[in-house]
Amino acid sequence: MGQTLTEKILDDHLVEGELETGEEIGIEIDQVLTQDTTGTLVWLQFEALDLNEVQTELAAQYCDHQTYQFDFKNTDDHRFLRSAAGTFGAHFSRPGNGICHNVHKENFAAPGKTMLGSDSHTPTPGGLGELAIGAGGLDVAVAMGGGAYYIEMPEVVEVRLEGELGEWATAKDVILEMLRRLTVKGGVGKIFEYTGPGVETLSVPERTTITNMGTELGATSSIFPTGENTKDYLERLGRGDEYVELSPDEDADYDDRITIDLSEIEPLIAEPSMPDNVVPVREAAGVDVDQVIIGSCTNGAYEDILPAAKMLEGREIDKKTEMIVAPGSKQASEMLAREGWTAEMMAAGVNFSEATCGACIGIGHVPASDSVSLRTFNRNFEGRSGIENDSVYLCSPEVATAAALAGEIVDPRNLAEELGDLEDPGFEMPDEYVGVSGSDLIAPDEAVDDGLVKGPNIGDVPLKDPLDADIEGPALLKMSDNITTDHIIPATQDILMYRSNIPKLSEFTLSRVDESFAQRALDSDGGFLVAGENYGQGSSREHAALCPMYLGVEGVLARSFARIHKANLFNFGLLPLTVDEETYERIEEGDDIAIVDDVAEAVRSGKEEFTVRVNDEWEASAFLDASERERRILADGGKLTHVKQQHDEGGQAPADD
Ligand code: MIC
Ligand code: SF4
Repeated sequence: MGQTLTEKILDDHLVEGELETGEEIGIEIDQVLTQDTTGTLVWLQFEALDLNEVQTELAAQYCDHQTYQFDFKNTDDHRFLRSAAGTFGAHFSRPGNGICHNVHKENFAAPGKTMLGSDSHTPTPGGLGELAIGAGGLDVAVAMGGGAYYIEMPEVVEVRLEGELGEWATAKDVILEMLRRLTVKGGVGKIFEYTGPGVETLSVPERTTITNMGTELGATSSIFPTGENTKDYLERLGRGDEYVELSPDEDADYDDRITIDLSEIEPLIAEPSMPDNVVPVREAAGVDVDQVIIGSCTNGAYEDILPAAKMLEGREIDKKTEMIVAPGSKQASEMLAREGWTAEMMAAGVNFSEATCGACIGIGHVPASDSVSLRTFNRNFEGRSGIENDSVYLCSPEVATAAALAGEIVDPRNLAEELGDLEDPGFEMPDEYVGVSGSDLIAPDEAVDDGLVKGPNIGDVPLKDPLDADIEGPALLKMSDNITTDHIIPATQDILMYRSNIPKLSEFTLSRVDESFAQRALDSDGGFLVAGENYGQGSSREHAALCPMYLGVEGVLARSFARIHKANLFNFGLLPLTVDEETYERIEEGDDIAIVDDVAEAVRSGKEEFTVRVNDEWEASAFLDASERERRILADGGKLTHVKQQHDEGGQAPADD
């Protein structure tokens, strides 16, 4: 039986295990990506593990999320990151140079490589045949130190693309269609591999929009084969020599298959406040729009902004609508400016932002109360824009620009008919990507700092004690399905500046669900979180496990977990147990929960079924789905303690088995 493309790349990098679905495998990582809001912990943990030099082929530290530096704490973080990258041997991308996924795609992403990144949208370069996976910062630190990355071998699902996109339909609509069909948990434990004749009708930037937002499906990664388009794209970037031809075997055996006929895709939109709340734009038409933003790692590239610029040429946006363009990289900004498009858009009423994540996580351009914002981003979780009860829609640049022109949601096909002279701008790449300012990417051998620079906001990473035999405590909070990491540790400006100061950051834990949570958790001697399906979806931020741990939470009882968050719970020594629907329904906030078994012993010995006793009145089963390696990490009190312990016992850091 032939191999899928995913299997081929994994096979090339396999250091442990077999490529059997559901089995744990260890893979070698070629490239590592970190960004400013997860990177500080990555390097602090790298240091705490006594690692002193990057071992992967390439590591890159980007400063992209909070580049406005509203507070000295952000600037201190950036200064620390520059010094850490220089000290340990990573490339450093200066604040304002662009969003990690965009800048990485332009400069380093390469077919056939593996990458681990401390950001959930790390799979973006799957669009040019790189197998890239998002993970918590500690896993990234270990991989950067030369350790393998361990993962349950995902199911590989073939997404067969047929036909060709019609007028006004875009790559964004393809991934929105996937979300419409599969929902935000439809990709958990899966890698989506795109195949079929439709693939070659999509350019690499279009493919990366799809692989980027595959994250919203909960997928481990998404990947495209390479071909003439990949070669062509790399050549335009000036990196043609990095091209490698990659495709699945003709008789590759997939776990499942989905077929999408591109010619049937129409302009789609995700309504508030979940990326899978997808409907055809025509069904949402007529809603007044207050704000439109083009940008983010999904649709902030040069090729995403150009169609908007063409649509706006010689026109003006509606008087009641504000439109902002936040390019994904400084290179995109510079090219658009040099070609005159920036001036064209400004004349139409657009405001330009620096190249940053910014508004995507509520930093700047926070919508007004009771207003509607249309964004080309990937997430519209409630409150993420910086205001509670927000009304954020997700769509393509074309749909967003049509709304800015009309002042309301409109199917661009209808607007084109109404205006008479508005044409589908299509998709165009520059002949050559030029204008990367060399000084914005600092190579390891150009390091500018003399050792680590730690401002007063940079703290230590707290450690947890090994798992106890007895674990009991109250159900501190009961939550519904699809709780995101934005609920657990929001990323908005007021909170983001404490990412390297865990005691302070912990005060905000779950504040969006219950303001009293952090204090209640601290006052209680231990306790549990109770949640529905897909707990911890969204970001890779390990703070969403570390902060509850710091507050004394010992475990989470959930219907199911999102992949990265579950790995983060193991990494920080929190017990992730699944319960059935009936048990979930029956447990109430405040109930006393005790795990009847000797927990430390049960975890170490491989026990899967645990008994939880509630209020000393009734009992139910809870399940631990963990590999042997995860069990050892959990029992030792988390990965940092575990790896340090092994090191002290004479093992080779950063091995973690
Ligand atoms: C996000 O889109 O939620 C973020 C902010 O990029 C996060 C990373 C973080 O929390 O710092 C992600 O996607 O992993
Ligand atoms: Fe930045 Fe938004 Fe992309 Fe996260 S999803 S990396 S915040 S642009």
